[in-house]
This record gives sequence, structure tokens and C-alpha cells, in this order.
Amino acid sequence: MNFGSRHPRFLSLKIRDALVNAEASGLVVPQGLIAHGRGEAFDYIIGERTIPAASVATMAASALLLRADWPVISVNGNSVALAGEDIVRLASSISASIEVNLFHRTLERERLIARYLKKFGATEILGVGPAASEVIGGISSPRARVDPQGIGKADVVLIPLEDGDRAKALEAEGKKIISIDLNPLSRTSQVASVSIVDNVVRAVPALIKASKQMKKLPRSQVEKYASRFNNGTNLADAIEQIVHYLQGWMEN
Ligand code: PTJ
Repeated sequence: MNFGSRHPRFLSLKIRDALVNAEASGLVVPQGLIAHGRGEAFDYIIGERTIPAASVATMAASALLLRADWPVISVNGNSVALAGEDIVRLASSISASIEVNLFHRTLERERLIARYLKKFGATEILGVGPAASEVIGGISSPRARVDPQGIGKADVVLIPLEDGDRAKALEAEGKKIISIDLNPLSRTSQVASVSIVDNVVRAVPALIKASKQMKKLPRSQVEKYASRFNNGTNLADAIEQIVHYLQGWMEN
């Protein structure tokens, strides 16, 4: 890095550097850098902060994850490079399994991602190689292959940075999908049961905090967070909050 912590774009540049290094090591695919650029653009127009709609979705997501019988966190190259350590912490806090599920699938990358997460204390990473023996219908990418011990039998799946096809196919299988995607207009955000419109680097720590608070609540109150949530309404709120933020720029 040739910039100091006082650089006004320090965090953004640091994250870019981390992703470039992750791409060099094979964890992230070159296409992941382009996907990150799209994410950065959306992050810019939401003000690089957690908007209120994302906080509401985070509470609903925590409730769904805590009351789930088989919660699974699905990971890919970008999510692991950006939030790997926090993903392991979240999995431990909500007793969820972690499954690797890649769009650009190779056995080498699956193993690399599993090894990377184990450095942070993950004991088992599902979906590596022949373990992903089940096929979910309606998906035309290698993401169709899932682990019967993980996403295959999951009732709630958290999918950071996904493509819409799989989100839709998993919902069609009767699973509740929680997405983390900076783009409220993406097909993933539109089809998920709960869409967290936020950067994965902020959303995963927020989920850890929310789930820790929620574990102290009676089950009936946890249920309310899940049942009162409406994704369509919350996405409309997210878009309204983005527009409101942009209007502030016009008044400056
Ligand atoms: O590791 P692989 O092989 O599974 O590939 C991963 C990528 C990300 C390349 C693959 O899933 C892909 O092509 O994704 P998409 O279809 O480009 O979708 C990525 C979505 O994530 C887009 O809607 C972006 O706006 C969003 N996004 C990008 N960076 C972030 C983000 N959302 C939250 N936090 C981010 N940091």
C-alpha cells in the first residue's frame, strides 16, 4: 500500500488492496474485482454507511437465523476475502454451517477457501468437491451443486454477494433466503425473503451484534421480528433512503 491511514479514501483503498491480493492468491476470481466495483458504486450512493432499512432487515435476518432448524451461510470468493473472519464468528454465534458455493467453481478454489476459513477457527466447511453431490433445479451455473448436509437440507440460507438465479431457485425449494447485496435493484435482492442492502464488511458484524442481542429475548419476541418483516416494503424504504441521501447532495 502506498497510502497512509489519513488518506480520505483509506478504508476503500485498503479493501481494494485486500481484494487484489486475494485475487493474486486465487481466492477471488478476476470477475470478483468487477463485481466489487459495482458494489462500490452502490455503496457510494448509499453514503458508505448502514441505512436504517438495512438495520431493520438485519433484525429480521437474525430472527430467521436464530429460529432456523438448519441455518447455512453460503460463501464465495468475494465474501470470504472481505469478511471471512466475521463469517466464522457469525456461524459460531448462530450455530450455522458454512458451505462453499462458487459461481466460478474449481476444486482448487473450494479447498483454498476452506483452508482460509479454518485459519479463523472454522472446524468444518461443507460443499467441497464430491461433498456437493446434490443438484438444485433451475440453476444454469455450477452453483446448482450443493451439499446434502448443508444447503441441501437447510431451511434458512444466508447468501452474501449472490446471483439472482440461485436465490430464486432456493426460494422455490421452500428455503428462506437472506441476501447481503448493496444493489437493492438486483434480482437477488428482489427475490430474497430478507434483503440486507449493505456492504458485507458492515452487514456481517451487524448480524453478529443483532444475533447476540436477540438471543437474550424471549422466543415470542424473536418471532415478531421475523413475522412482521415485509421485504418489498423494506426494499422500497431502502430506495427511498438512498434517494433522500442523494437529495441532500443536490441541496449542498
Ligand atoms: O467466487 P465466485 O466464483 O462465486 O464469484 C463471485 C462473484 C461475486 C464474482 C459472482 O457471484 C458474481 O458475478 O456476482 P454478481 O452477479 O456480479 O453479483 C454480485 C452482487 O454483489 C452485485 O449486485 C454487487 O452490487 C454486490 N456487491 C459487490 N460488492 C459487494 C456487494 N454487496 C455487498 N457488499 C459488497 N462488498
